[in-house]
Amino acid sequence: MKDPKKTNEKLDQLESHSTSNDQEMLTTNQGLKINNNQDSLKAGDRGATLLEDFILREKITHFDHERIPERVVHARGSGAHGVFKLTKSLAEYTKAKFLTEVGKETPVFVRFSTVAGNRGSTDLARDVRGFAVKFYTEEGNYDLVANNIPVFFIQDAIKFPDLVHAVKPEPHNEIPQAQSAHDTFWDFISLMPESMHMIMWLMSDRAIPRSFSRMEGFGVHSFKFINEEGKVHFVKFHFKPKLGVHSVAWDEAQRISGVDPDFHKRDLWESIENGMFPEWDFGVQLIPEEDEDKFDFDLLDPTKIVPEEEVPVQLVGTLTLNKNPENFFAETEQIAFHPGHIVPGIDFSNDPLLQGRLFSYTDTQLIRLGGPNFHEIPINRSIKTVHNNQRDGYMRQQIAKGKVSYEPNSIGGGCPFQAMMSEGGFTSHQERVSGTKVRQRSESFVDHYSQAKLFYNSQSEPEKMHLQNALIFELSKVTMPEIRERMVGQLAFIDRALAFKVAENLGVEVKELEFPNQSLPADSNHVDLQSEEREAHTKISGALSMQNTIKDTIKGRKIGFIMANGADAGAINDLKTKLEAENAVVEIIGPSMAPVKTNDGSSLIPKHSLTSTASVCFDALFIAAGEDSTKELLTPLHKHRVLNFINEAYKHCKAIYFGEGTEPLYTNSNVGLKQHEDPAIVTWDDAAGADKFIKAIAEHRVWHLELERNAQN
Ligand code: HDE
Repeated sequence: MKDPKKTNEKLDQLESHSTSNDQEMLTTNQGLKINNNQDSLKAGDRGATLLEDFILREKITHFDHERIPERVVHARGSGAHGVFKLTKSLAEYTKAKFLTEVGKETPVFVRFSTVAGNRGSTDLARDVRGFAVKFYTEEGNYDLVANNIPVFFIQDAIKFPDLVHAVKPEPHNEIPQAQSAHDTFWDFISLMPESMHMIMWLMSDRAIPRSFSRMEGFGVHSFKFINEEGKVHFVKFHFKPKLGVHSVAWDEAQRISGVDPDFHKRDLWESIENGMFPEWDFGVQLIPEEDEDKFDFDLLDPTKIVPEEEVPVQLVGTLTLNKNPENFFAETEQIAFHPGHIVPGIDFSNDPLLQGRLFSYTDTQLIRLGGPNFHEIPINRSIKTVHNNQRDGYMRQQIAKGKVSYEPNSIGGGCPFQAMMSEGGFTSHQERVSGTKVRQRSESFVDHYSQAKLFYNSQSEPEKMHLQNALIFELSKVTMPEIRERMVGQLAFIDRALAFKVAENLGVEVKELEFPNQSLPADSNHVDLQSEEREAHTKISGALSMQNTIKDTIKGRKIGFIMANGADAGAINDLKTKLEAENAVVEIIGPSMAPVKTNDGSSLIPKHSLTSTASVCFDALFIAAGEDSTKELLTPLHKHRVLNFINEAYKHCKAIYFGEGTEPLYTNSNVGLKQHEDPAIVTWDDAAGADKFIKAIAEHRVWHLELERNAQN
């Protein structure tokens, strides 16, 4: 465990805006001390309240105005402060200072989010996750407003409102919340072949992460790096979690949504409070400008990845989240990201989705944060002092001195003056462009299926099965058969077996689709060619399967120790010490919240009871040794609950360790029915039990045994 780094330039700046009520008296907003905060001012103690009561009026008025509009997308979020440390210089490719000096530490604030649900929705929705990073660099704020999926649904920003309207709750009845499993979403998607690659990701378990700290981040678009000499490289940004990429099962996600809808938010908060700071490697894929046309897809098309087999990801830095916000609203809610916040050395590509985003983000803050001065809100302030001639507007904080607010001027000595490039003045990359003004999509954007196939074919068998089941779940909620049918027609272009399996479950047939499928005027220039016969250059990409990510750590894993009176203190302490030495988190689950008396007479205080939590909130279970403990757990009062706990963990392919004397629990549960070798079930007679348990937890799940384990349920 590390010590939280207490300060950096951004945190110091925030500190100057912070207040504490410790040892202070209650005051009004005018600083007047309040003597009675319990009663309003009345004409007699049973009389009407007086309009004169400025204390009541101030308090209620402020309360009435406490809410601001939630984000139109990405409304539900969780954030944290941290630091970005450069480990390898990118000076050859970019002049951005935070990417050139090895060892340099840049303060950051990161906000994770779901997209479709409202602020109060569950963390476990099947959805894309936002992964927005604000780097407070010495050259101004740089925002990398990323997602946990490297591609997007649409190729052009003009389709974004349509996409969001389709996925959000339906307008007539506001149903369903935070779900894509409904008519309007699949109606839209089935008519938008360009979304198929994204749909493969969204239906995979990537869309139900185990935690924010176990998901990747991707910049999605190609951006540009420009070095001191003006040489350009296209760049794709990646964050790779040090804990590997891991997800929960869909069945689990649904259960967690009920038991702990703040599961991801809580995990992030607790990891940081416990000093187990979430960490990511930061990586780049670099493509020289002259190689732009060397791929079988267009680098400007945001529905495509650059396979890592074709351009490896170079790891150049580490992102560490090490401090929770002091105040959710002030920091996580009021932070305003914008892909257009860039620094010298970084520039935009002509990706039409990115180009549209460059308009949207400032515009949305104007309504959400109420005016043009949102950059002055403490969390949004650059650590570099702002100097310009912009003035006034709602809620202006800065007191600009002097009488000059224009440029050029002589009265102010010409200040603030423009910076030369050598002084860090930003200039846009001077790209040569020419063309006819057209409302049209490039033909290089028409291949919609080959990378969807690449993704599907790169999945392990259990991952493919989960993806198929997700499609069946989602499309079964679609009430209109023609939409289901159109959708399986789309799937047939990706994988025929998948399409037939899904169709069979939906009660529809796989029919050949005829395109173009959009109701466009005959003279429209919109090209929507099909590309069934196309194949991606890379056929399988190992990087696309979560199965292939890091499996050598149990850091931050939550292990539930189930026990009752008489549990074996020695065995509990031994295992707890071993697990905690590996930075796992041990939490005691008792039959109730009453202290558990162990066999050496000591008491252990449970963090949970069998009724207050569920096995879906844990990565693994230890059924604590002790015959008396087992007996109590098998009494009619607790039996059903404890067996349910074990059976669910078993069904979800987790590691379970049965201690000495717990055989009756083993045999009474579904585990006792197993007829196969299972490396994640550890029993009392296993000499190297603890090591085996730790190895199984690091593996995350035995997904390959899912069918066998569920056969017993
Ligand atoms: Fe966003 N997006 N987006 N988006 N986006 C917003 O800005 C938008 C897109 C992303 O934690 C909004 O401040 C358009 C891709 C994240 O505060 C809004 C288009 C990617 C966040 C907006 C896209 C993203 C947002 C809503 C298509 C991945 C949350 C609130 C042209 C690279 C940031 C806000 C946070 C938020 C517009 C597509 C990521 C309305 C028009 C692609 C992580 O401005």
